[in-house]
Amino acid sequence: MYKPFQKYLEQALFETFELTPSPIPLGLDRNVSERGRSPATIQSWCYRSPEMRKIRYTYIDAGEAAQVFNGVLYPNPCYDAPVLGIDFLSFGKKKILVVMDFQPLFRDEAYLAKYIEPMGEMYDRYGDLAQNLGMKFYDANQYFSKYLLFAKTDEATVASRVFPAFQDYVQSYIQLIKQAEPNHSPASVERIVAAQKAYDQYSAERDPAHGLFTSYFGAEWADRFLYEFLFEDAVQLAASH
Ligand code: BLA
Repeated sequence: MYKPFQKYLEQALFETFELTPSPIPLGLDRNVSERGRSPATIQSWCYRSPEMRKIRYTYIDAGEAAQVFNGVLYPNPCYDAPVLGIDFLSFGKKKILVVMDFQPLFRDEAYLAKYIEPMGEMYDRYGDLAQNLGMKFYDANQYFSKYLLFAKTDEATVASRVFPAFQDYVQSYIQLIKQAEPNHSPASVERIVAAQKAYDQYSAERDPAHGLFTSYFGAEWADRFLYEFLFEDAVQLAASH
């Protein structure tokens, strides 16, 4: 269902950046579960480039039971730009949730004016995908912008509306990175490294997918996937799950 999204993202990234594959820890790049009614495959990809410290995305294909496309793009810490967050889910073809955002690393006015305000025009084109749904797992005021796309929708709308919005957000994010001014001062780099690490910590501790990973692939694999790949800069607290 979201394979065209993945193809589009890959093509855009390969056209723009000089990508080098980043290693994925042993056994986490791919897994197959026979536990459910239909087999579930999870596969992940990871790259880096001079502009991007980490680009990772994952596809879960469990046939009609589940289709998931999830990804995070982290800029090189010489850039304070937001991370690009993508989370497209479909369960049983009925429960379809799409989330996409330029996720701010800082919340001060100057930062929001620089990186978030310019998203407004684009956001306005997709008002139907900005549904102001309440968040159960996350805090909308942390690491989300006011211009996030967040919608419960259906398969037809995914093709007709979500795909163009996705393309627009991806292109706009790539432009943002291409135009970003690097700051190589150690103090600035360290501040951004810390902010990206805090993002990983926050995300790992709240990830709503842990249960899904556990049910398909077991708790041990789920923990490793979360802390060694998805949010590898987070530290796992004892008995966090
Ligand atoms: C919600 N994301 C969810 C849910 C699942 C996932 C199962 C809960 C759906 C529900 O029952 O309501 C799935 N999350 C995943 C998967 C991965 C993952 C499969 O990390 C990893 C492969 N989530 C992100 C990113 C964003 C994001 C990068 O991982 C940013 C755009 C957003 N996901 C996001 C939001 C919700 C969500 C905002 C709703 C959560 C809430 O209600 O608090």
